[in-house]
Amino acid sequence: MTERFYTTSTAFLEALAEAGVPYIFANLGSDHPGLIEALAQARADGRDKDLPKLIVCPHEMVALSAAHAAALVSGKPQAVIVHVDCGTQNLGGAMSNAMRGRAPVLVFAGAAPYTMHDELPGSRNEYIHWIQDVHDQRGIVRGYVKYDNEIRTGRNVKQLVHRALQIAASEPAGPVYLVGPREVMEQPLDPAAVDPSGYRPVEPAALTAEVANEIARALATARKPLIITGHLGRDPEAVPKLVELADLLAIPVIESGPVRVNFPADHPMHRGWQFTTSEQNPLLAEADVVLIVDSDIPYIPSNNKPSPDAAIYVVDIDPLKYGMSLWHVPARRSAAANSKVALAQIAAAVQENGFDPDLVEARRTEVTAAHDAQRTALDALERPADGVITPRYLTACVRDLLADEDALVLTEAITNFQVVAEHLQASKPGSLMGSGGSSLGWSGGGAVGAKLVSPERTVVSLVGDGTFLFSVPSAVHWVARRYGTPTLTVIYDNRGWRAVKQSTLGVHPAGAAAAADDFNASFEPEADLPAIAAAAGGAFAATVDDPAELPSVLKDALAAVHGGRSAVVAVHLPRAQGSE
Ligand SMILES: Cc1ncc(C[n+]2csc(CCOP(=O)(O)OP(=O)(O)O)c2C)c(N)n1
Ligand SMILES: [Mg+2]
Repeated sequence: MTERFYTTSTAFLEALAEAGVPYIFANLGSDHPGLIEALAQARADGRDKDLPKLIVCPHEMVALSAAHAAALVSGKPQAVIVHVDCGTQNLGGAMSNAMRGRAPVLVFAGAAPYTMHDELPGSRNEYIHWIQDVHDQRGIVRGYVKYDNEIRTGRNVKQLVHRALQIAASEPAGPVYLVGPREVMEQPLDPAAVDPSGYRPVEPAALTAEVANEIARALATARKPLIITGHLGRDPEAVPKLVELADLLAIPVIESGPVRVNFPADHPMHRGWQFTTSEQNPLLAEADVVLIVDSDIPYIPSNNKPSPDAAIYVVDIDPLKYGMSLWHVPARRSAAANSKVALAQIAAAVQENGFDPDLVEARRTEVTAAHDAQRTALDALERPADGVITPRYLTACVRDLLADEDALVLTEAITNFQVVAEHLQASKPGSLMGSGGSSLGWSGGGAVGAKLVSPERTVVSLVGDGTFLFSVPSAVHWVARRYGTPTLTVIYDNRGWRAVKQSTLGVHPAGAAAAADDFNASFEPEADLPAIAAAAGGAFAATVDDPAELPSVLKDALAAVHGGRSAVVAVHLPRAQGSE
């Protein structure tokens, strides 16, 4: 007969379940006996279905990346448990990605015990309890979370968990961080219920009627209006609202940041993607009215900007970008609003105020022709070059492979981000996703999290070779096999860090590094990247050089995934540095 306890740890887990958190992505340690015991007791009592399922992650980067993707795909906040200060530090760049990607995730870390003579259950009894007693554990992540707090008593732990999740899920969503020392997590309690319905996320904000009318009038009377968006597609339901407005007035749309389906690629008003684009976009230069909706970086002004005479409007849940020290768009009006709500308001105001149909129809013809020409030009580039697989050809092969799949593509293709968007031509809202951040390696854990919450979908990651290594692939593929989350990974394998080379060329185009092709960006000698996944998780592994073989290898890999086994295919592209 084992002892039975109800502790802060039990209440913490119950609160997560009450809030609808399905998974805890965990990397455990000496700070977690209370949680481990509570989970084991629940299993012994047959109550484990009432608590979130714990997914063991052998690296914290994988845990938080998985939680990030799971939260965004499912629309439900997720939880991560890590080990005191060192596990928190190992979250590393995944924390920055979760912040920039607006992922509602509660991260819990234990903290060193604060008693050492066995005064309380959980008191120090291990060597490392002294080493892990640091000045400011919460400070490690404070710049990246919306809220951080310490659980000081089990008596209000449920309140803290629900409040933290309410803050995480309210727009702009983002990670939150709680710590709990061992003694607190071991504190015996009487069970207490908290009504989670009192902790709903804040309701979406609308435009004032005055601003909705002004934007509607400006767009309706513009000669060359333009819409720029970057992450509106985080909410797939916002996409049809943007389509409605673009259709109504025949407004061309540019996606700045090619990691979401913000606007269907096959829509005649789609006029292309921007990323680190070095040329001036003529549409932006010529536009007389620009509506920027949900975009963190609408353009890079050093080489691509609107006309000084353009009337610019910004609609964004965070139009001032509080999380960025330097940011400015010379907007006539900036409004903090939810894009789905705001776009419907603007479209309704256009309908009400009326517009010139001749002007709109003439523009529709013109923009549609430009869209078609753009598509034709891109299609013509989808060929291998002299027996070499190009990123565009590879992406076209992936697109064709997925034509009949309910696919969710995670993109971390780095210098091929824009190429992926241009040739994947994703048009279904919610079918393309990036981390939203800049810390490489998100898609490894991300694929696991996405597949866990959408097992019916075919999850595919398109990643750079450097990015594959950042993702801690050994941990990713161990988790994937253990929890049955088979996905396909396609490595855009230029055998180096092409981005690092490009950044150097961007500043020193004629420097010594350029003259000698000496960028410290080569991955010679080459590692067998797919073999890492095979060793760690039994994945199907292949490397492809020959363009003619590529479609059939991808097909075999996808068949392996459908058979329940992950697959990793490295596709050799022209080298990032050095010649073949
Ligand atoms: C965690 C992290 N470390 C370093 C970088 C800097 N960085 C940006 S792109 C890049 C190279 C990525 O290589 P790869 O995935 O092979 O893509 P490629 O540049 O070859 O297209 C690096 C190292 C980063 N963004 N994140
Ligand atoms: Mg590379």
